[in-house]
Amino acid sequence: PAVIRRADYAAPAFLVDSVALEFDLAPERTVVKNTMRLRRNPDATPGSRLELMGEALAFIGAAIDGKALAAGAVRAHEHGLSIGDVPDAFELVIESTCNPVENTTLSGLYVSSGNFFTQCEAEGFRRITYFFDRPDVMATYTVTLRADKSAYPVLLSNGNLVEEGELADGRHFAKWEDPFKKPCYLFALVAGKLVALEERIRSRSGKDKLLQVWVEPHDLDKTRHAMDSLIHSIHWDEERFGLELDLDRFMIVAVSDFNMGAMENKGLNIFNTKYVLANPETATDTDFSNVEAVVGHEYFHNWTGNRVTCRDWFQLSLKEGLTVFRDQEFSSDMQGGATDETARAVKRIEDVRVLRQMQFAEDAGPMAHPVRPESYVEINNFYTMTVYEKGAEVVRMYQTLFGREGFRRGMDLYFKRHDGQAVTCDDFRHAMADANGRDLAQFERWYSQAGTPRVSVRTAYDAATQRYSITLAQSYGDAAPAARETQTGPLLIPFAIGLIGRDGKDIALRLEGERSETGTTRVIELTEPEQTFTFVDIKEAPLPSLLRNFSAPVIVEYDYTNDELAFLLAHDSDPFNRWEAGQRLATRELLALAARAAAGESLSLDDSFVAAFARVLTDESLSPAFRELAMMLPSEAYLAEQMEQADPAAVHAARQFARKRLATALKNEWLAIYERHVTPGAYEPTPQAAGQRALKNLALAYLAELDDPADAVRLANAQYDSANNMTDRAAALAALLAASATAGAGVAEPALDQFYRRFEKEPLVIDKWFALQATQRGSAKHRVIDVVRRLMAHPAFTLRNPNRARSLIFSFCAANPAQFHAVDGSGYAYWAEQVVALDSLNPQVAARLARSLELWRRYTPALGDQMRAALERVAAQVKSRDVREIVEKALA
Ligand code: HT7
Ligand code: ZN
Repeated sequence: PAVIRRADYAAPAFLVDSVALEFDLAPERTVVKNTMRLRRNPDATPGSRLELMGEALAFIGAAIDGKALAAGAVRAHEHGLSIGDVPDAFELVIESTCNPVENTTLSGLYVSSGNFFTQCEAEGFRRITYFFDRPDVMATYTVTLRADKSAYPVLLSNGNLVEEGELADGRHFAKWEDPFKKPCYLFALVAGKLVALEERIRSRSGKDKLLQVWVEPHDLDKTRHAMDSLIHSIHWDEERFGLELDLDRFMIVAVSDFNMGAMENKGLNIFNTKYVLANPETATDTDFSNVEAVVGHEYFHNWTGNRVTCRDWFQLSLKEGLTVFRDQEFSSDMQGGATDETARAVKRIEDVRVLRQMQFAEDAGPMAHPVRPESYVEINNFYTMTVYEKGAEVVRMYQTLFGREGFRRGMDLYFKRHDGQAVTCDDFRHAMADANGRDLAQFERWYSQAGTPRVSVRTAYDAATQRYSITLAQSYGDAAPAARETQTGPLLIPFAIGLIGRDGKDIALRLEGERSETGTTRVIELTEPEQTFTFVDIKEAPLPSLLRNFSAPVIVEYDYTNDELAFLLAHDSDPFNRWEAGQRLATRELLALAARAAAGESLSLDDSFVAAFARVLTDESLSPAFRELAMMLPSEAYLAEQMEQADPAAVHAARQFARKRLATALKNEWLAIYERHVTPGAYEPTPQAAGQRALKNLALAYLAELDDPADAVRLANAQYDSANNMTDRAAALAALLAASATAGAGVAEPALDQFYRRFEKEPLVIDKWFALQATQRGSAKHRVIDVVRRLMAHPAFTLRNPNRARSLIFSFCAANPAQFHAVDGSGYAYWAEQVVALDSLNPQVAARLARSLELWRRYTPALGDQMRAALERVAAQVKSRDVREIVEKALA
């Protein structure tokens, strides 16, 4: 397949000043008339033909400056339209049709639940009309929608509604104008039977704004939280970055068939229902915070992505890394983190956990790529953890280096220089550098080098001179080949460090050569392969607290003893590192247990391990949210990734053993925690109440691990019956499913059936019902693959709805490692069938699923060989460019 390379970027041959689109909407045959004003780009290499992109379109005809083109002057082909000898500036009219109801790819114009929706990022606009479908072609758009009024009473597009009215034969129309120039990937239309929750607000500069959240009528009672999140996002961006909403109207629309989370189309954000709909009955605390985060993310794109966009898709992280960073900061502030460091740390821990589990794994495999990739076959495959999450870490490092004020100066300069332009990651870096008077040439390597850097640490204390030196050495260790070929030199790594005395208190820090102390956390800048930093006036041998708040996306190698980790877990003033100490301790013990499990040896766990965790669990000075995170053991996926050869069964045995040990040894503590954190009264989605529920439900989950889970079953049944919110109801059901591993399937079945009947009409809740069953523990007698295969035949299951496919197939293949990696290969056979089936329906979703086996080389040979064979079977059958790129890279 054709490889697109960053180095081959060339400016567009033509510029488009304006686009007028007219749609005659009909499910099987929508007619699109596209009138564009074009002129040659003086900055491009001259060429005589006009080449427009188009896909899955039926061409009707074209005219230049009012003159219809003869058949010989225009050629419609599989990839677009080619027109010979065009003038330097002209008006081009093209008419074509597409078939929205047959469009199962959910890219371009499609029908979902009888309504019309669009999805244009990255390259979906070419499935609507012929165009220069690339982000550096920015134009103003006028859109006229015509449709049957009774079937499609609501007609929406970007910008402002300028005209609407009746037409003959029961049809009507609406005309929309977007005053801002935009790339075509931000175009959107929606038509159908929808209703809206509306609010009017006033911006900081005193302008009135209309906000709408559009949904199907039966979902109107689930829109309040999305609306509140939107209002909070608008105020937050004004406050933190001085950025105002630039349109009079801002709309969010929910759709149940959607490939990803949401899309930031200018003024008309389209969302997966999963990230809009929330009320206490149907949505968990996690759902509530995801809605807030995604509403924020898409809203923040209005400036970081829309007003300033990407020159080409290699620059994707310019908008995504920056916008993820912004949404992380927003969520953190909304959790109370603007004033409370521990609340801030809770959000930081959650984000770092995702990064380390998912992005570090991506960076160690065949899909490893830099934050700014050098090449791709299918751009949809590059909406990755690296571009998004590592990209956000790269942006965060500017803030770590320059502080909030310095970061804001950089942002202000970025908008001053580039508002209305399509630019590059280099432009952003230069704005940060110039606004802060720094040379950031070396920092460029964060964009161009793949792989996770390792920083190994050596320390030495000299009591005679009271000097403490820290030597940091950076490398990429044993990087995957895809990462190795991008690596050219050392990075600039902001490394935050603190020193802790024997009393558990931070020591004031002064580096050699400095006149005075500068606080107790110091960000040192590692720029060389190896560097030594010496702290002076250190009165006793301290314990280092390394990479505080995870100041850079690296792996720290330092040989703490178990006692030192327990000390940090009890005392570190940096809440992130306090959590980190517990994770390091647990990882070390669990990996040792996994090795013993793999060798068939008996398992045991030291009392000191339990004692260290017991201290955190019962430390009432810590928030429930923090304690819940601290008591959660590293995930099976993360642990498997740390092994020389990943062995999911051994990891599962080890982790289960440790869970059971913590459950048994701390049974009374768990019971007490459970009782203490029951939140009576009406449900509130506040961070404090959510933290209490999280800790209480973790207690329930641990109690379900006991050899005799009678207490858990009793509490879970009572909680299930009396719950006034989905967090508690789903947690009770999960506990019953966990207890059924020892108490038999009968303990969960009544609640499972009741849950289905109760929520039969709520697709997002039924997704949870499928996911809970797909991720259950299982055993040799109770194989989850059998449950999953049975559920595939359930009347509520369909491959065509991505949320439903994810709830069953992805949950099993990506979130139940011990069962998916069954040594009999049953999981892999199932995976291959589903990738092939999805490939012809929806390549984007198929390609995501295809990635579940890419790390096959890292597994024990007994599994790795079977994984490779499954990949080969898939490679021989699939057709889409999307899946081919993934499986071919995995096998290369
Ligand atoms: N910018 C969007 C990325 C995206 C997308 C969204 C929905 C469906 C398909 C998509 N392809 C790419 C989402 C975001 O990051 O905000
Ligand atoms: Zn985004």
